[in-house]
Amino acid sequence: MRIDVVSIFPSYFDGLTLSLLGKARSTGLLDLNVHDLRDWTHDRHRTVDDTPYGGGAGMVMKPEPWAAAIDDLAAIDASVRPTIIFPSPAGEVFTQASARELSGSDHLIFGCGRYEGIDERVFEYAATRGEVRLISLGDYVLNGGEVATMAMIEAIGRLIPGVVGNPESLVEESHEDGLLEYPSYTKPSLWRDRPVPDVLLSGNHAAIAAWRREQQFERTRLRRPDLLPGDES
Ligand code: ABV
Repeated sequence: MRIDVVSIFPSYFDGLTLSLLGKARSTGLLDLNVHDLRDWTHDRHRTVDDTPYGGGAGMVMKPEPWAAAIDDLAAIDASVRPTIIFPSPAGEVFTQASARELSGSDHLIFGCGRYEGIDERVFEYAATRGEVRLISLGDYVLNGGEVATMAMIEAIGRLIPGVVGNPESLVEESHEDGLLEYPSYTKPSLWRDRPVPDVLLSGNHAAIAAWRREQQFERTRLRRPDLLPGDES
C-alpha cells in the first residue's frame, strides 16, 4: 500500500519510523511518504492560509497549494484512483470497520488541515481526482489533522497482511468481533493478594473460552452498552 500525507508539520510523522510500522516501511509492505504542503506554494512566505470570506475567527487554508499537491500525488500512480482522506471533526466516525476497509486500498492520501479549516472547494476538487472521505476520530476537536492521521495510519497499517507478525493476535482484539476484549493475566498467579481467576489455571480450554466470552459481554455491557444489539444511543 502507498500512503501520502500532506501537512504543514511533516515532522509530526517521525514516530511512524518506529516499531511495527517502521518495520513494514523498511520491508516494503508500507510505502509511506510525508510531504510539506508549503512545497506547493510559490510566494516568498510560502503562504498556506488567508482570512475567511464572510468574516469570523481565525484563518482558512487556501485552495491552490492543496490542489497542486493532490494533482501531483494522485498522478504518481495513474492506474489507481486514490482514496483522499481529510481528518475533520465534521466527518464520519472512524471505526475498526473503517480501518479494515481502508487497509484494502492501494493508495491513500491524507490531507491534514490546520487553522479553522480548508477552503470547501478543495473537497469538491479532490473528488475529481479520487474518492474523498472526511473522517473524524471522535467527538472532540484537535488543533489539526496530524494526530488523527497518525492514529488512522496505525490502525490501517497494522491490518495490512504481514505487518503484524502473528495474525491470530488481530482476531481476539477489542472491536474485531464487535465486543470489548477479555481481560489478560500473566505470572505470578498470586500478586499483592490478587489471584488470577482459577479457570485460567484449570487447563480446561472449553471452560476458558466460555469464561472469556462471558467477560467480553459483561465488560461491553458495563463500559460500552452502545456496542450491543438493541442499544439505541
Ligand atoms: C482536523 N479535530 S480532526 C483539523 N478531531 C482540525 C481539527 C480537527 C481535525 C479533529
